[in-house]
Amino acid sequence: MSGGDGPAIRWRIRGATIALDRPVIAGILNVTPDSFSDGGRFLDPVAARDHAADMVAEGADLIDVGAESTRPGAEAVSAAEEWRRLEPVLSSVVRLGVPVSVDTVKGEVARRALDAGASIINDVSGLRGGRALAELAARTGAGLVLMHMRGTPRSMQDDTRYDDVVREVAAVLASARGTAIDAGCEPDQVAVDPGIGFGKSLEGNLELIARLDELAASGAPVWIGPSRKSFLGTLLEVPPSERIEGTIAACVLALARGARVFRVHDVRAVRRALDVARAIERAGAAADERRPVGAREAAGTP
Ligand code: HH2
Repeated sequence: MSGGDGPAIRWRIRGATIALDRPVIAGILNVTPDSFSDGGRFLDPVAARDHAADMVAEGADLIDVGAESTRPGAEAVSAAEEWRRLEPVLSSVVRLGVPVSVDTVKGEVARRALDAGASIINDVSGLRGGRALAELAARTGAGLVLMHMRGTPRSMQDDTRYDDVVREVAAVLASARGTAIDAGCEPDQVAVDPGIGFGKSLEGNLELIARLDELAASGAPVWIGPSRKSFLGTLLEVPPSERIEGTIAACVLALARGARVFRVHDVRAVRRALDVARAIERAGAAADERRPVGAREAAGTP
């Protein structure tokens, strides 16, 4: 979908098409020593596989595996170190039978992950490192997620001022998506993500969720990752382990504004919340359909 006529209805990934009529949950698997909420817990390949299996049992539709933390201030790791962490985990996660996305900005790591069975590239740099990841997605058919980030994880919170955060993020993502399509990707292969917490203030994060419909209007599948992030901690004054309710609130409102893929740690809770929210949306849409056309127009719905 690239038509600019509202939220996308499907997302093409390597070897499959994901229907977006039901919220899609991407369970987070961080194979890192230093991620902000679960660093060090899943470095052991067996613990990692078991956690991924638990997330699938709890309702994850795909697993997003990352081996380089992007928390504010995090140090970059080499491609060799990233692959050393990913390799023992990827094939066993692939065997769980759900699509696997690899959260990396490095072409070499993405290529190896796709060879090992991954079917999505999650690029938090939004192609700022060049077109290589888009060319790889075009060549392999892998789904591509382009996320907005200002600067690098080390520098991204240095300047979080924007004239209009939503317009700027949407423009940057539209340009990156155009680059991917120029590189040979199909429009319905390329998802976008506003990058909650990546170079944004508290107000910026909240406004991006509040006005997410402006991003979804592009017709690109919209990913969002508010899970346990610090804007929730700032609002509620609670540590990452106590941000489930805040995560759910952000996901439900993002769904209502057109987000379709939700990258989360707490799969069971978010799955249940989003399934209920979606059922309510459907009931509302069905009621609108039943109303005579004149009444719909009077109520302001076409
Ligand atoms: N957030 C994080 C990492 N990858 N990818 C996308 N598409 N969207 C996000 O919002 C996003 C992402 C950061 O969260 P996490 O993986 O939990 O922590 P860390 O970067 O410290 O490993």
